[in-house]
Amino acid sequence: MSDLPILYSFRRCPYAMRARIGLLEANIKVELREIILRDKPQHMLELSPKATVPVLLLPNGTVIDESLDILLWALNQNDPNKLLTADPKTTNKLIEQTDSSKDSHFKHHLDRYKYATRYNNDDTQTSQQTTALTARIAAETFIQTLETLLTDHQFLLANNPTLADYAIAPFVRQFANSGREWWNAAPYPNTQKWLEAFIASPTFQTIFQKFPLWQPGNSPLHFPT
Ligand SMILES: N[C@@H](CCC(=O)N[C@@H](CS)C(=O)NCC(=O)O)C(=O)O
Repeated sequence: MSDLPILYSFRRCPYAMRARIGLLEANIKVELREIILRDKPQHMLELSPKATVPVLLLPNGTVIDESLDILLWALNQNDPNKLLTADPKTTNKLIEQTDSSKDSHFKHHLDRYKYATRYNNDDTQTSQQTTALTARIAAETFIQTLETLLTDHQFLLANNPTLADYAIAPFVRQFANSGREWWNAAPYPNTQKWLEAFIASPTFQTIFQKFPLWQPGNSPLHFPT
């Protein structure tokens, strides 16, 4: 067995981004196994039958298969950039509004905005546009929450990035990319600036580099390099 943790990951998945950000910020080296979602490796499915990325296997056999748990596990080992300094209760509440499975939350609306066709049996274009628009408007409640927080400081909970910024920004990036023209003209200047800074940051640039697809027998790819 490898003496490094193994991370099953998918480059564009916002949950997997969280895991890679945590490992990078904590400077924990792993063997990164880039997968595609429609063809998941057997070993990953054996480790985590729920079959979502990210999945982290520690050398002692422990499996962590929730993105936030991986992010927290990594930062609890090593947190040189003090990402864990914001109030945990406020942090958790904000992150929960992003990706809880409850249907009032941001991810729920984001999915319907991004993939309106998947959530709509009526495949007329007007009907899909209505689904997307309704979802976008619902998602904007959360964006407005971020916008208000960002009037007080440069990042969501402080003047430096904390856990909440890194846990949430990958999802806001997806939201912005789902309608770039609209986003660029939308009335959320603080959030637009915050997102741009995230995308330009060395952290994002490092975790978003292209990784070759993993196949059993490949020589291991280390991350961070
Ligand atoms: N609650 C999980 C959610 C992870 C998740 O849903 N990941 C997506 C990709 S972004 C996935 O693997 N979906 C399975 C699939 O599409 O087959 C976490 O936070 O890690």
